[in-house]
Amino acid sequence: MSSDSSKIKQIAEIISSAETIVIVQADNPDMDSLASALALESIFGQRDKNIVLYCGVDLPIHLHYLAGWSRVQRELPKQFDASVIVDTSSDGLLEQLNKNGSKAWLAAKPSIVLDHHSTKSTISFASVIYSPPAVATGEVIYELCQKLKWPMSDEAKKLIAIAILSDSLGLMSEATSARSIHIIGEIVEAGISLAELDSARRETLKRDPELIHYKGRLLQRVEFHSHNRIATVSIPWPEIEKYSPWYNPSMLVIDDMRLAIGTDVAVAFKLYKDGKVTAKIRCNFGYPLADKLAEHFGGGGHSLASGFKITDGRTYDEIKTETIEVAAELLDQIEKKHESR
Ligand SMILES: [Mn+2]
Repeated sequence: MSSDSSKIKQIAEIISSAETIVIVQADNPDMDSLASALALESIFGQRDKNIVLYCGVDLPIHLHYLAGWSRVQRELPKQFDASVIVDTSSDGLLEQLNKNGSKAWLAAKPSIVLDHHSTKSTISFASVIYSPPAVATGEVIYELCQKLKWPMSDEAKKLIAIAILSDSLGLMSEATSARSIHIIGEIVEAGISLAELDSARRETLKRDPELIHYKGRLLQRVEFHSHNRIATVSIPWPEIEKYSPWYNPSMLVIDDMRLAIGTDVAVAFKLYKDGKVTAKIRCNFGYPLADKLAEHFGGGGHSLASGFKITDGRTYDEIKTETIEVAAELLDQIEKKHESR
């Protein structure tokens, strides 16, 4: 495995010899991935590169407040010299590229992965996988610019701040380091107003009135298992189809599900038309089992936030039962550790 400094050198070389660079977001775009992609567009643009922004799925509407979202296209360009994949190390999250056969195009050119997820990368075609511990891909990009002395515009700094503040839940998440906070400090020192950014962020919390009612219905369907330690909810296809363009239904309720007394793990299942089942997992602080639970099903992520996807035809009931069993076992292990302290 190459050291960080040799990876950074490799990244600099790939970027400097490329004229057209495609920046790829995975099939689960979020504020960090979009803000990171747009920051790179600005940073590379200053270095006279042609930038194409790609994401295999439509960006959810709550991301549209970032000016620039509309430049993200669903097709890879015919010609480019290198790619940068942001905010994922999971090949499974680049499924759309597989579907239209264009993953080979990426693999044929130098490809850089910039990420911050601890899960081991499964993107086998990448030339460089740079995924140091950080709260957001935005943080990784900021540090990279410092190390390579790449200048950043005010716009890029704003986008980096948005990425960090989003993934760190306002600098309150477990993965937030002193360095994450310092970076925000440096960006403020450079004249960026957090109040201005925050008022834009708050806009993203606004929901269509119909979604407020739907959220209520979802919350009524939440089930508690294993002495209330585990909360689950399922979202059937018609609801996915109807509400996803506005907001990811899982994200409407998954944080509220963990507010019940005694509940430390929340799992939101989505049941697709073709039989695919996906699960989004969130754990409370002190119960870091999300990665292990997801890995049991071939998924991945962080210790407090992860997900998995099942496409082998197992029924939702089987998957749910197994999820609850494995989560309960992992909780038992953690509780034993807590007791022995
Ligand atoms: Mn991220």
